[in-house]
Amino acid sequence: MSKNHKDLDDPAKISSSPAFGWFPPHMLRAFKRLEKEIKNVELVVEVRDARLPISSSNPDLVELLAGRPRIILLNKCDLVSPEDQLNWQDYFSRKKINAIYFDSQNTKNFDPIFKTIEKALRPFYAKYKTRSIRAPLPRILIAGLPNVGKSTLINRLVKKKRQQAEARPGVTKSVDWIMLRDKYLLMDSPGILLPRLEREIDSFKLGWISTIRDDVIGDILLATELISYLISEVKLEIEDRYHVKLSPDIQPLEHLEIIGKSRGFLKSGAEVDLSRTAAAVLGDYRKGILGKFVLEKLPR
Ligand SMILES: Nc1nc2c(ncn2[C@@H]2O[C@H](COP(=O)(O)OP(=O)(O)O)[C@@H](O)[C@H]2O)c(=O)[nH]1
Ligand SMILES: [Mg+2]
Repeated sequence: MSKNHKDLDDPAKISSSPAFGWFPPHMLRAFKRLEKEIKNVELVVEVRDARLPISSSNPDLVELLAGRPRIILLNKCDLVSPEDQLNWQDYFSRKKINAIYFDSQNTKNFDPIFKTIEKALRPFYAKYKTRSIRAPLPRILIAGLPNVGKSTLINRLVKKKRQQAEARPGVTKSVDWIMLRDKYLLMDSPGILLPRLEREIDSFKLGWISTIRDDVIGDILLATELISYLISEVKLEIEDRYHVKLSPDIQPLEHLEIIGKSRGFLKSGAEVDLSRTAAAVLGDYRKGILGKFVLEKLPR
């Protein structure tokens, strides 16, 4: 068992560890539940955020799968460039991993998902066919970190507003089965897979994509780190958006002040409202206004 599992068995350790301090008890219970429920399913659809194709997952899931088929659905593909999508698609197919890009908010064509599901379930159907027994409805579990879009995806798939979708991590709490196309049983697992936080930058990136709540890291820190990252990656978009000139040579917090001033986000006494500016910058990034790109490098 890897480190994350051991930590989960020891709540004291979790709450004292900065990386896991944001993990509420209902999520811990839900993780145990996931571990149990995975044993009863024929397929797992692992939803990830296309902006973090590797680190918006938990490597322990593979262990929990115990050989069950898995599809990776790289959701929110509207927030990465088509070029990035091609490169990463190529990476996953080289690794022989079933990965599909999706935009749960807008994509109307669900065929690629259902085709991939059918393909992954072939061994399951074949098992019953050889025994001449009618196969039961395959059970599919949707898993993934908080806020990657599991509920939104399920809502679209079943065309109902059944699941609560919200921009706050860990909103989904109940677990039940949903009939899909009279052919499958779907389960929305609560957002309880833990990200693995090996480096500080990983927690910032997971914060930028809202998998870790803003108040855990702090909105101002999250925004200044984002601005520094954007300056080195896509400087133009952020300068154009806020009509400012930014330089890697000035202090990160100063960037936020410059942007706040330019937006007119001032408190009484002409002091820049940093919190409000941070929220605006994070909001713009999350809408794709500050550039559409993957936040991690393709592994060699
Ligand atoms: N841009 C974009 N946002 C999405 C997409 N799918 C979901 N969202 C948003 O991401 C947030 C979290 O979605 P939710 O379904 O609650 O995530 P869950 O915690 O995994 O169930 C919500 O604000 C959704 O509107 C997508 O494909 N693209
Ligand atoms: Mg949910």
